[in-house]
Amino acid sequence: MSALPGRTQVGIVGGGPAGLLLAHLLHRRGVASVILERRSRAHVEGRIRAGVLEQGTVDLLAASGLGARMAREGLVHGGIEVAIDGVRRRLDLAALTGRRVTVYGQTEVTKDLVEARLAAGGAIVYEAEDVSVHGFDGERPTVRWRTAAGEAELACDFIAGCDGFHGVCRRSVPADRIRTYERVYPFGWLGILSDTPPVSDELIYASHERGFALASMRSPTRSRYYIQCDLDADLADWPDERVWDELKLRLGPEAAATIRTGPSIEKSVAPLRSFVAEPMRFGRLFLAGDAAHIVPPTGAKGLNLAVADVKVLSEALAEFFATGSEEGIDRYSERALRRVWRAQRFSWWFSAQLHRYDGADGFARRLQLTELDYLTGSEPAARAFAENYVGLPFD
Ligand code: FAS
Ligand code: PHB
Repeated sequence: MSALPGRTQVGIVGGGPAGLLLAHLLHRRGVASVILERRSRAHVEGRIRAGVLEQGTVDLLAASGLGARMAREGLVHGGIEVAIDGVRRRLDLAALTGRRVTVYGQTEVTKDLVEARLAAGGAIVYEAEDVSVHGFDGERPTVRWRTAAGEAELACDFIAGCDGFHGVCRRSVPADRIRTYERVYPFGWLGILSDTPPVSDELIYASHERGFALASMRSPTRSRYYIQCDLDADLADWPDERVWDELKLRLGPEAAATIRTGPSIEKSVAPLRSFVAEPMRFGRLFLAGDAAHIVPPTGAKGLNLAVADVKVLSEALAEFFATGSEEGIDRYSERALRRVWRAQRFSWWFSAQLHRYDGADGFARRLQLTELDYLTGSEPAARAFAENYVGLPFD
């Protein structure tokens, strides 16, 4: 990477999927940017997170030159299964919508984005410490940070806060200019990765009286499973054998009879939350991705929402630099939030049907079973679900 410029058009805080894709899309429109990332490249590329890409995400990545490895290694799925107290029913997403999803891990998307960024000679500053943002209410915002080489400052025309839920950008907005909406779920997801063949060719979302489970994958030889667990679950209480036993109970007898168990190569507990910050623009600072919103991973929307945000934001910024028009940047927040809230609704609804809620009585469980029975037994209900799961069209 050549010496860092003292100024750029867009300063991007955060080198996860949102920041990397925004930089890539801006570069393709001739807009310069610099990415400031707090962690190391290895840490960012190694984080095990999302697994399912919507059709729109796949099409956008492919159209921007990032589709080759995804086409080779991604697993295209035309349906998912729902296991209702062990009875499995399939939702034919392709027949219902004409669209599909692709299983291609966020780690792989991130690696492809980093490779493209570096191949284009784009700047990513890793291990940038104490990043701070300044002057975004004026015309000359700046980003400051520190590395082993010392203090640094970057003058920008705009700043994109792509620094995730715990980032600095949203927190830099005065409290009286931002509204937040939140639901914290009283449980978490315990996820494991194992080098075992997936139990099914497609994802299985399980609603069981013992709790939620999800059978996913990363490749024909690498499985990704989740079970609902207590928010304060201690991994020491969850040896592999107990995880496999719980998966067999919750996924049902057919899966229990065929699941291939093996040692976990990753095991972690993630909290679930629904969160939205409004608006997503503050003068010359824009928020995108998890910096602005979080969805429970039930609907596989988190990464895909980040992609949708930066698609809109990159178009708006490119329009400004090309024509001086501020129409796109003025509409960014409203356009992004409309899609965010639709994904929030879908993720909240699906989470409500699949998880075991402490204190829920028999009536509540019967309602969950009825919702899932209606979902898998009514074509209009299945079509409404499917258009959300494969991804609503970009507006
Ligand atoms: P990210 O959090 O990925 O990236 C933000 C980046 O900013 C990080 O690299 C961080 O190091 C950096 N950063 C933070 N503070 C900074 C600072 N002050 N200065 C500089 N850099 C800073 N989504 C799904 O669709 N399916 C899933 O199964 C799923 N599982 C998840 C599990 C976990 C544990 C988490 C946390 C999220 C999960 N998600 C899932 C959602 C996830 O995939 C996000 O939607 C996706 O990473 C969003 O990308 P970004 O907005 O780039 O945020
Ligand atoms: C995953 O494979 O990590 C995954 C898939 C679907 C989800 C959540 C996570 O809804």
